[in-house]
Amino acid sequence: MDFEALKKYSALHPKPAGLTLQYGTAGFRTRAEQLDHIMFRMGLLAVLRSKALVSTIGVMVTASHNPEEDNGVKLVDPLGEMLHPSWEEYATQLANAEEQELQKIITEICQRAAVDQCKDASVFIGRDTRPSSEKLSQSVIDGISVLGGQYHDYGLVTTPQLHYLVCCQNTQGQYGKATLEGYYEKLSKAFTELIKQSPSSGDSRRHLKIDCANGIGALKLSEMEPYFPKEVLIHLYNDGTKEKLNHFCGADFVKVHQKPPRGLDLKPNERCCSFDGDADRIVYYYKDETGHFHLIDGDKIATLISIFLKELLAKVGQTLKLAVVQTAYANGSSTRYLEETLKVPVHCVKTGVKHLHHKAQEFDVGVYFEANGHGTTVGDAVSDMLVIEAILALKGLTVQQWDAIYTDLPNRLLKVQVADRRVIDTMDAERRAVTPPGLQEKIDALVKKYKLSRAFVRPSGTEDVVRIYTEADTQENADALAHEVSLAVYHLAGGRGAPPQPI
Ligand code: G16
Repeated sequence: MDFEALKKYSALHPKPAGLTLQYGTAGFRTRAEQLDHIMFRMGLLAVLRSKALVSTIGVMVTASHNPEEDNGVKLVDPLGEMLHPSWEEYATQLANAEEQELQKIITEICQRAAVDQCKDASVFIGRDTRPSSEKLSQSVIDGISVLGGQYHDYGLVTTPQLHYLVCCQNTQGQYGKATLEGYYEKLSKAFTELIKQSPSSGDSRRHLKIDCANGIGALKLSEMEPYFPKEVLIHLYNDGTKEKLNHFCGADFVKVHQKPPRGLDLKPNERCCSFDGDADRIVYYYKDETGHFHLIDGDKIATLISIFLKELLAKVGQTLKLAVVQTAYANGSSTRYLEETLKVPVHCVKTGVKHLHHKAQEFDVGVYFEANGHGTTVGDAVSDMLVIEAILALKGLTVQQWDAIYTDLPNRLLKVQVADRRVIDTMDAERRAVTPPGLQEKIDALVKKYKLSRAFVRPSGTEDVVRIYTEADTQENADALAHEVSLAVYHLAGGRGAPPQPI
């Protein structure tokens, strides 16, 4: 390795003094102006990982659901999975090393992870539509180049497209062609085959309104449109030409606020969905005739897919083991329906699609979704949308009938700012807080005041906040419980700014 070049180039991507960043739920994520050195160093790490596995590695520049001003980086492993957790520690070490320590840290990683420095390295790069993404992806390229790695810059792609491209490359095309055209062809071919069998095929066109969060999803869906079968007509909203990314729109906004996005004209009983900023999440929704908004989140998507797969397995007489993986955010009604009515085992793991993915691999057929709409392979809003549309068509279900499978328990998601969110440590798949002292006891006491209630708190791994989730028999009670729990967090975990106000 040319450590002189490393010294020269790392000085061009200096680490801001005193800045320490942790590898979070899906990589590093913070304000874009703090990330130049992180991108350079993740370029270095991608080269080391590529040499260690003798495979192509992906680097995606995106902050997904976060505000447009943020940015971040997700690393993609050879089969299109998220970076293996055993390398997260190396990522954090590299990210936080002082410049003069970089050589030492790289040498240590090479020793500990048995990196053969003589091997070639290959990295695929992609980025979302944030104004800061292009420059940051150049910093990734600098990091790759300085360690002598080869790269292919795919430019603007969705995160799942980069995962797909990496997987195709490492399976020598067995998974598909490592081009965007290959991705569009593979997905539309599978969809066309499926929808052909639907009873309504040919009679009517399926209309779907899509809120693209003012992000990359709009660009890529437009590119894909010519490949769609004639049965489906998509209408794109929030395409990024007028408004800011994720601003009052997108899957996270719709899920958290339980209301339609700005910029989408929602007519009664129309089936609509929202993507997030890098198109790896999707949620559906509609408005009924009385104007009431109905959210169909990741839990209901997982339920629809499980019903379909279970019926399919029964039809072919297979006894394969089917299971659903969820997180603590899963609505209690969904878990109850899956376990008690559908009789499918459910497993709860920590937040982060990487955790769900690994659990799901333990079963013959593993369905996994986070309530926020992040699911399947590594989350792909486009393929999830197509599978949902196909299942609805095959089963002849309307969006209202899908929604009526079970009724969500009223719930509330809140965020609280604290001085250091790491003071909260959790256990039991994040359902109980171990620290700070007294917090869990307080939450337990609050939960007892309400019927059908549940609450938990956990530090976010993508935003500088503590997240609070509550459920109860009524929306008023879920909101009141959420407010009381947020006050407990504020007082016991070092709340910042003014105390939380009632909802
Ligand atoms: C990322 C992860 C998801 C996770 C979400 C929120 O999503 O990939 O698995 O649910 O962050 O995580 P947290 O609650 O720790 O902030 P995305 O779509 O933002 O990349």
